[in-house]
Amino acid sequence: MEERGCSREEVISFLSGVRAEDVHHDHILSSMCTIPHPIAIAVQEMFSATNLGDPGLFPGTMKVEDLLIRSLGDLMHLRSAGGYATAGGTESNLQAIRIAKKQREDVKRPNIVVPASAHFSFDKTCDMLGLEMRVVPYGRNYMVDTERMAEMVDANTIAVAAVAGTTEYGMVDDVPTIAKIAKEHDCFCHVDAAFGGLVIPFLERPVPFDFAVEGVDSISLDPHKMGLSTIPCGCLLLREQEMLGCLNVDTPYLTVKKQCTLAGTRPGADVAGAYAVIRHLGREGFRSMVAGCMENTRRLVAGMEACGFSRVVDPVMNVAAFSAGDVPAGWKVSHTRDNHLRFVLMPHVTRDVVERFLADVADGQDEILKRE
Ligand code: 0PR
Repeated sequence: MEERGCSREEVISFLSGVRAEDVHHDHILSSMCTIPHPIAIAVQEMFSATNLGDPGLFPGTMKVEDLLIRSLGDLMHLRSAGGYATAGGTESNLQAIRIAKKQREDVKRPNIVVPASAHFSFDKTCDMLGLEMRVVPYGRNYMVDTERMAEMVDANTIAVAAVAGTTEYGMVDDVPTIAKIAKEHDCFCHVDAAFGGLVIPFLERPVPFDFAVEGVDSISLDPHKMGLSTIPCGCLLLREQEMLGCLNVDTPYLTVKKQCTLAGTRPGADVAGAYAVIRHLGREGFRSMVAGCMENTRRLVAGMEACGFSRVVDPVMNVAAFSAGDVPAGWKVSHTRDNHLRFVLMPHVTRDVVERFLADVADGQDEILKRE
């Protein structure tokens, strides 16, 4: 840190220079985050000094968090759902499994049973909580094999997880069957819908994955992904608000005397941004955004197949995967653990971006043919 500060212009100029080194969103084809909606950006500034960790000082902001949880609970078919705004899917998954563990303190060597598609936040969770993680292989279509799952659950299983919108392939596990398995073994059922929670309800043919499915205890759902909010807004939703009580610690000198959240100081800015987007767009706005992303996904699949790539799954949501191959320089795509090319068609991946990418792929193919 320098002794003397420098002018605002100098600081801003330095920062805009380094910001320009970041990859521009119009070349990012593999992120689950996107450019926030302008209303989220506006609200971010308004709430920049708020701290949800001391809600007695910010009762207004706390009201916004409650409204966000209530709106998302309603979307998940349970108006009375509880929960709180987390710093994303990792915290939501960790906190859900902490609750599951607290409910089964009688189990001495606890394990959780998760699909092969489970996000790496479950590895972190098991490491932190001292749990064995049992990974169930894929069945058909990169969805978890529920028969194998049933076999892998035993008396030491404290929770089973399903993924609704898998990170790599955008598939939705068979949540009703998984919830039934959990029920039969009297263990907790968590659904990781960090990505899919704001996509599946707006598809033409939504599949069951939320609290409408009997036995689902908790859901991770991230507004900072398809909710167009600013990072790091996530939400942990619970069938019953009281479930959070087991995570409480005493906070004697705060304006509230107990706290169940992982972080102490928590931003209100991204939470207000998330609520603003939901309120502003409504279901209608989300439906039309998701329809656009799905149309672009279908166009990408058709275009890639025309260039000789073959799809690995029929996309259920706005994630597409193809047999491995090169993509033209400059474009950011990612690879799955099985080395498939993976694309996430977020709202910033517009039709125009898709067409430019496909044109570059076609040009690249011409080059390869010429060389041959
Ligand atoms: N659950 C699922 C299904 C996820 O896809 C993710 C993240 C998480 C949980 C964890 O969420 P947080 O990262 O909010 O804690 N999925 C993305 C991924 O790993 C996150 C991401 C987003 C990574 C943008 C890179 C990126 O550029 O791919």
